[in-house]
Amino acid sequence: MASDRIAHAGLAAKCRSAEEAAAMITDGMTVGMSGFTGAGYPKAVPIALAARMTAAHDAGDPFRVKVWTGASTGPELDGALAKADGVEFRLPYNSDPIARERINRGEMQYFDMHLSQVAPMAWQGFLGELDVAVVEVTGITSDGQLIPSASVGNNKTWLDRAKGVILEVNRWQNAALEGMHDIYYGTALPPHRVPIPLVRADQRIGQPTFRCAPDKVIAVVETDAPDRNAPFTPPDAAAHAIAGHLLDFLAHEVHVGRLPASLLPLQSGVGNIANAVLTGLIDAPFENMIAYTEVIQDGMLDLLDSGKLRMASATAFSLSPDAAARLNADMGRYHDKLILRPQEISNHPELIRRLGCVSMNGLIEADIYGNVNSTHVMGSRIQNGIGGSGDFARNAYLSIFMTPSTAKQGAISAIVPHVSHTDHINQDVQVIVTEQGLADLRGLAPRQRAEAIIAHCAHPDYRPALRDYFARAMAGSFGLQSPMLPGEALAWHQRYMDSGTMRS
Ligand code: 0RQ
Repeated sequence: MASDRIAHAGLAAKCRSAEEAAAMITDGMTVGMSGFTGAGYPKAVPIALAARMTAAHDAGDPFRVKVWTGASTGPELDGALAKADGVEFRLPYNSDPIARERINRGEMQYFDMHLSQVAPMAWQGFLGELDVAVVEVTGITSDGQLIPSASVGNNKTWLDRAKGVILEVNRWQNAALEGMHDIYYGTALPPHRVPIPLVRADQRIGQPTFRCAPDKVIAVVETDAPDRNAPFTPPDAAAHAIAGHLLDFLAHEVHVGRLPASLLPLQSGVGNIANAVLTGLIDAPFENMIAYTEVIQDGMLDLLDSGKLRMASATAFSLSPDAAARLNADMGRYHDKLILRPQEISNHPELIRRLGCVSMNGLIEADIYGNVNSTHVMGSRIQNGIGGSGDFARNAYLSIFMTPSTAKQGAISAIVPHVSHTDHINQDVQVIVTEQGLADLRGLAPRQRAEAIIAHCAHPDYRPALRDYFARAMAGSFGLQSPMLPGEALAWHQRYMDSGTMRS
């Protein structure tokens, strides 16, 4: 008998085992899965599918599928399918280590996209057909509406576009999530697009549930399985120093009248540095703050608890097990302070520009002119993906990137003569912060940017070599707008690959 989470009789009658549902997914299909960070992804069907893939592989008849998601997911999805070598193509963001290895070995095609563009491109038909959606929900109402789970991501679009829908109804998700979501159904394709009527981060413009025609649902699977996000490691000295520089800068911006005392809607990336900044905001002199961001991580919850943050709008939770337990134990208290939206809305360029977000993201490396690489180690090895960093960086009121000044115990400088891959061009990068200091690049021309970045952001061990390169580029460059020695620009990366260090 179906559980009380499935109040629609017709859909309750479609309950199947995960294995039966997975059998409906066949070779070469494109599958749109729910999931955004370790929240709200299906946990039973992908595992059953991976088991079938492994068995088929062992029987000499391997098969693979194309997988679309919201962003990264959990080990039961990306990890299991990658381990089974069952993914021929993946979009739009991945942080699973097994999938990462396969991508970097050339065994899986990976289309790393701006997260705001996935749903529109799916609608525009640019990505091809979607055969099946596998979407985790918290419950199904008596009239067949779907109560979303701990992430919204691209689920609305998958449910709309897929030929068949498999629902996982996860009892582990708190029933009190109902009402927290805001699903906007007003998007359209050009030439019929109209402005999205959101003018405040705390505004609701949609409905709390997904629509899905019940006859499109081909199976319903019941689960009781936790979301999985890795716990954060406590911020180290570099993270504290970066947070300190950044908070001083924000205070200065308030002081000179370029930011209001409550700041502007905050967007914060994930990771330990972002978390340290959010924690630092608890003791900073800003009140009544608001967040318009992509994910709600531990630091955001702490900030809400402190009373300094009024509310947060995002597309997903990205909470450590401890923080998830805290939220679940007291969901009612957070209910009116959190809104989860589709990622095309949480990351929408129109809305980020209108609201004037203060965007704070991590980077892998930046060059002396402030071009930023967020994705590729040594120019070719993908780490995660661009995620929402491009959506926010280009459109934010203030676009800030932060990183320790070195990686791999000092063997790599995060400030290099030339980035080995470009995700954010210097025009989209206004502030760079490392534990060494902060470079405010607003209004600076390239040679001025180089002086500021080398002086304030580079590690002292690498500063002389950067100054030497810049001086020689000034003397020998083809042009002096952005001085460069092409034969030498990536020599630091080559040295690291040859000798294990960028130090000469
Ligand atoms: O590798 O785990 O093997 O040691 O990169 O680096 O220092 O742990 O930092 O977790 O904040 O990640 C840019 C990857 C930073 C992240 C990036 C190695 C380093 C380590 C991770 P190991 P850290 P973080 C909205 C915003 C794109 C998406 C985004 C990211 C690993 O911030 O994915 O911004 N951003 N989304 O050792 C070689 C360098 C390196 C380096 C770091 N210069 N060279 N390796 N590493 N710098 C939120 C979402 O979209 C969800």
